[in-house]
Amino acid sequence: MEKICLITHVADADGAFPIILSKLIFQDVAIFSCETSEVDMVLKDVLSHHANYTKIYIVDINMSEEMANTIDEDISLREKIMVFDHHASNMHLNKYSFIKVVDSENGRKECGTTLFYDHLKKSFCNPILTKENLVTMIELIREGDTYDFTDELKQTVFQFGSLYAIFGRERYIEHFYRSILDNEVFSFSEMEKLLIELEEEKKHQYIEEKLKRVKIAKILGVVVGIVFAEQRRSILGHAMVEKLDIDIAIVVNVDRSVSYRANKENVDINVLAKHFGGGGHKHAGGSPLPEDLQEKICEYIFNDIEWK
Ligand SMILES: [Mn+2]
Repeated sequence: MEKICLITHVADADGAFPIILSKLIFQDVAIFSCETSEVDMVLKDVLSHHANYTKIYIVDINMSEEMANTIDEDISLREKIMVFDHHASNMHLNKYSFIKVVDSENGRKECGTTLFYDHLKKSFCNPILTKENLVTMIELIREGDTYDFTDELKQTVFQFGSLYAIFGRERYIEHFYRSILDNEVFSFSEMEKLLIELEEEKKHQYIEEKLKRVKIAKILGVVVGIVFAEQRRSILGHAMVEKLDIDIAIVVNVDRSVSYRANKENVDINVLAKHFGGGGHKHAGGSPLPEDLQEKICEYIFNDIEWK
């Protein structure tokens, strides 16, 4: 019997949805969810027993040029592997016949899910692929992943997106797989509506609490707001630059890193992020923390401390 292999991005819903699609279309799929840095490793392992698979799909993620070269030299692999990716930084891999990287087409931004979906629709005449419910979900994923919003769906995109975090990846996949089979048209169930409402309330309270704790300061001449937080750092940073009289929002996660957010045309977070060993886009980025930060904090709090 035909067995399919799917390697997809572990990070978000655009990586999870291809799993749902493959479960709807194929009887037997081996699924590997991984980070970008792990693709080569996972693929090497899959290729060591590639005779087991009739097709190997890689979605929303890509391999290294070296790996692509190796595959390109073997005609049986070249015909078995198909990559659907939308990351502009991988555009150079389009020279390989088995890799398709599309950032946008006719002014419409693509994502891993849409590219894989279009391929399935062209290759398999399965009526489930044109079900209105599924078609709407695919568009919600696309807009959420690319920020290429339409006015009608924007709010629903954020609500649908929050269900990924609420359910967690495994439950999300199971839940929406069922939902596609059971419902013709997309709408939130009563349970989904309640979960979304509770999540919005929690988010709102968290942001309000954190905004009260922001310290305003100047770093390298830039007016900043600084706050400590481990969750929802992106939304918090946005709320800070919108509601406070600052140029850059700094959110410190003591366990991980520093994030920077800005929203003014004349402000680039890199003036701080790069200075502190990091970087990013103009309005969003990060920098690492000193490695001994937590020890230093403990020493400051407990001053007479003996490390074991
Ligand atoms: Mn994506």
